[in-house]
Amino acid sequence: MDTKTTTVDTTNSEESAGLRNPSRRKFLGTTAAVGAVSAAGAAGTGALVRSGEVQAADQSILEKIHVGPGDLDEYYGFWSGGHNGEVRVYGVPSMREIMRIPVFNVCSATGYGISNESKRILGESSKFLNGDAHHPHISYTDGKHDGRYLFINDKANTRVARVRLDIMKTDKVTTIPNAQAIHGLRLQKAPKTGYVYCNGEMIIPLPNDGTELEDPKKHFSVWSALDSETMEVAWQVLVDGNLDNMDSSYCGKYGASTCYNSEHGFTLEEKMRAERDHVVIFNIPRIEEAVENGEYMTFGDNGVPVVDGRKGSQLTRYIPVPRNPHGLNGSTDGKYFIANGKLSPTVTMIDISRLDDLFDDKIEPRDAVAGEPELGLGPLHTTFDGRGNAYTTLFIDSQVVKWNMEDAVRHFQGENVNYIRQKLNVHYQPGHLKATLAESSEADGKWLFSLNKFSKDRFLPVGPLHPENDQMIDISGEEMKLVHDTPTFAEPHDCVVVRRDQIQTKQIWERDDPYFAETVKMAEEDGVTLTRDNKVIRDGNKVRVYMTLIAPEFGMNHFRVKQGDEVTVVCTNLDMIQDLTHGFCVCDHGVSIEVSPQQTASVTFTADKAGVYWYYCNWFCHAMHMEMAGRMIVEPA
Ligand code: K7E
Ligand code: CUA
Ligand code: CA
Repeated sequence: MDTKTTTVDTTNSEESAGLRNPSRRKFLGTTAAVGAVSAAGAAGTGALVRSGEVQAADQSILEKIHVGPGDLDEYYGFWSGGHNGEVRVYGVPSMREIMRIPVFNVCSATGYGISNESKRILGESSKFLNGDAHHPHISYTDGKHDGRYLFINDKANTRVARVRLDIMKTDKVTTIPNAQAIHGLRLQKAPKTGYVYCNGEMIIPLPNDGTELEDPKKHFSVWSALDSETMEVAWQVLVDGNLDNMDSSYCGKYGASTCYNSEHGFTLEEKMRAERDHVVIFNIPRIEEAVENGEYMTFGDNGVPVVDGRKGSQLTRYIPVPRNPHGLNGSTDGKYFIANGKLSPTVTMIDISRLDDLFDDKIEPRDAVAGEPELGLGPLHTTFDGRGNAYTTLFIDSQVVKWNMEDAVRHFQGENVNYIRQKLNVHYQPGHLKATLAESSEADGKWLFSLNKFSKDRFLPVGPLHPENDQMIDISGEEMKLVHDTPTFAEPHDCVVVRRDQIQTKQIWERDDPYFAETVKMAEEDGVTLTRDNKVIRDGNKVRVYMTLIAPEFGMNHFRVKQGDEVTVVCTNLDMIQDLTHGFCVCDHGVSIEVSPQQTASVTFTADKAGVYWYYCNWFCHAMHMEMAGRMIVEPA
């Protein structure tokens, strides 16, 4: 490894950071020691523009982020909710939280995870109450966001979900076979998002059925491609080591993923043993051809074609990079895959235009590297401003570093040039960062968000559990300027920010929406017209209650069932007025669903107690909202 070793003067950086809490910096210094094992080094190339902590005095910046009452934001920001399992929608630049979209979690307000419609979407996995959502990405046409769908991974329960952006609801969830812990996720960018690509992170024996339990050499991970429309797994690629983060090229031909465990290790020590790990490059046309030709295997009974992309395969190439890399980001000019060093102070720039030659064996894997700039301690993720600059988070240094890509390439070729533009302190320990539109070819270099893992002393104290701190930075000028702190609940890993004109939503439901089509079909089979009828239908001990809702009344002020009945209540909101959502909640039965204008929603539960149980509307809808209630009368068995 040709990384220079220099001494880091922490005293100096502490001073210039202007930290309110110096012990914080010292605490971080000790965690930094892990990284320092292999990566003692700081970017020493040239003078840095350092910004102090207090910048809020700049009135002109504050005006830029002020969105007045009733005014609309310029961008939609979609934030992952980490192990909270949801997606959150922000207005940018105001950072007002506009909506939450439950994805892998259960939502008490909307009834996601409780209603029959959402349980159908979650399928088998509706038994899980948790998820771990990291990487939200919005579908593309020709490298630009088309606003149809958002896709996101679930690391906890190995799933991928799709959110329909016209209604901002999760509409498909797929559990990925032959994998454990779906982590990196990206989409096909051109000509259109056909595939959703995702990484299996944990290495497992295949099939993972108990026949193999101990041999690390028989543990693998797979890279999966899903069909974005059906959300079925089209094929998988077996690889050596694990997979961490990934991206896909704007030309549509290549995928790339970091691997921090090329060692196939089970313990921390084993995973750090090799001097170098790798980036796996996937040749998508070659993979499709292999699948087409039947050159694949299957594991267990899931039938998913798995092609062999382990070392030596013609479907993949393994590019050595300094050990234990993390983020993998494609530059918005389509030129580079950038692997972020984590334990190394460098990022590795892989030249996408050299990958054809690499696959044709005209060059060696390391010949595809166009630059390896040294940026500072703990580089995790990189984003772009569309003007040739990249921005990388330094987890250990608690900084965002702005650097110039072409200067980094020239430096790699031996020129004496300074590629670092600025280092900005952030508070504290950033993971991902994302600039506006920087997951598309339209990166506009206006705002950047640093998603910091620790907030420490930045907000009013709220007990031992602290919020994260997502900091907003103005990158429109030469110098990065910190403008806003947003506390976030556990735990955004990543976000995607798009122009508001790129998202078109419906204000009320259409009656033929597929979201509740199965429930409509059930009503038809029962001879019920949902937009008119209020009816109870008994079928053995199964009772279906069809009810209309119109402010401020339920179509039935009571219904009768027998103790032990399985009750399905189907609610249809007949109001046509925007924003007039009703709810259906039954006291003491754990039942609550959202019923928005023109929506049909249903829920099934057991009436296990005799007596009178009130149901009520739980979205405030009318002056007589409190009176919008009725009785479920449960006759003793
Ligand atoms: Cu760095 Cu899951 Cu994208 Cu978190 S990963 S930070
Ligand atoms: Cu209907 Cu409140
Ligand atoms: Ca390793």
